[in-house]
Amino acid sequence: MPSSLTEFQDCLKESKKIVALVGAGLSVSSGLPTFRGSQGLWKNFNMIDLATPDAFYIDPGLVWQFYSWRRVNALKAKPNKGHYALAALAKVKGDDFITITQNVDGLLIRAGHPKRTLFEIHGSLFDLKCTNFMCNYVEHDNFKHPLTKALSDTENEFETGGRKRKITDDAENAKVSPTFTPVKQLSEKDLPQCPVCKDGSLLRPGVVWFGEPLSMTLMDKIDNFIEEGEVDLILVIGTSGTVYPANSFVDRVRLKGGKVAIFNTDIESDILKGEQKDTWGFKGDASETLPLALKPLIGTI
Ligand code: BV8
Repeated sequence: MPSSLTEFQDCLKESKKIVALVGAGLSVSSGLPTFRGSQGLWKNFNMIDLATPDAFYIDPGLVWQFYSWRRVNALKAKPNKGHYALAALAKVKGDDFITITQNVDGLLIRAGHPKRTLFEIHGSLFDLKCTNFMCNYVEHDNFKHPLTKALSDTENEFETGGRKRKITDDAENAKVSPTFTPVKQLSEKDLPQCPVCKDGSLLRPGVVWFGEPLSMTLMDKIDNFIEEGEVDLILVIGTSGTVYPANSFVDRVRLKGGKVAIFNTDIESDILKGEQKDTWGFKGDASETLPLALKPLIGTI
């Protein structure tokens, strides 16, 4: 076993308080795309450009088709061994462990992660909330598909042709970006409506978009966990560390003397060579590397 793994596992067994920071990479082997890199596209749109309030204001039908596609994909996906490994660690460690996930796919809950120590800081695909400022209607755990008749087939057209992107295969056309017919134009009456508001306000996905603040309640709980006593170790799993404030937790744990273990398919060479102080890097698919690394505490997944 590589010395770094043995070293890490000794630290894991001695650690009292542990944090896991999770990103889209953990769900890749469940078949869900990451935000950056080649899979971060939906019908030629950059996923980041669709996860904003402006995108929803400009074309709520487009954004709802994107989220309808992601809901269906997440419902079809199954938790992988990486999700189960984290859920198992949470059960072993109890209140001395928290998982901060940027993912909205709900796979950690389906893997049995206790909700009490799971912080879905970017919300969930399965929460809906009213867009009317005066209305505070929020719905949790809505796994219904389709949410409206108009949204019933949008996710299929991407897979079954119809509006499938014509990925050009001959060299000279490859220069142009793949072409596709625009997605269906949906009007607001075709989209999910608030059941409480009289004037039929639109419902939106219960996720945190770029430019929106995160829940203060969640952030306070995370701050308390990190600030009260020493966090000995943070597991950084399948995240590019691009998004703030999620990416700030790694340095906060490091500044308090905690060690860092990175589980990613893409890790800087100096970390892999063990040249970064108190930092381990385990290169590979997190659904494989994580269960192996956590084995001394969780057994075999
Ligand atoms: C806020 C929900 C303030 C929606 C998401 C300029 C500089 C710095 C920051 C900013 C800036 N301009 C603006 C900001 C702030 C902004 C931000 O960080 N922007 C980024 C793009 C620079 N942040 C915000 O806006 C946040 N809010 O700051 O509010 C405020 C305060 C008061 C009042 C008003 C405002 C809100 C951010 C939340 C955005 N919502 N998701 C949805 O999901 O649809 S973030 C989105 O990105 C997803 O949650 C995703 O999970 C997340 C983070 O990305 P990753 O998870 O890391 O995924 P990524 O694709 O990047 O990387 C995948 C990784 O996995 C890679 O490293 C890859 O190598 C690895 N991998 C791949 N396969 C595997 C693997 N690893 C292991 N195994 C594998 N098999």
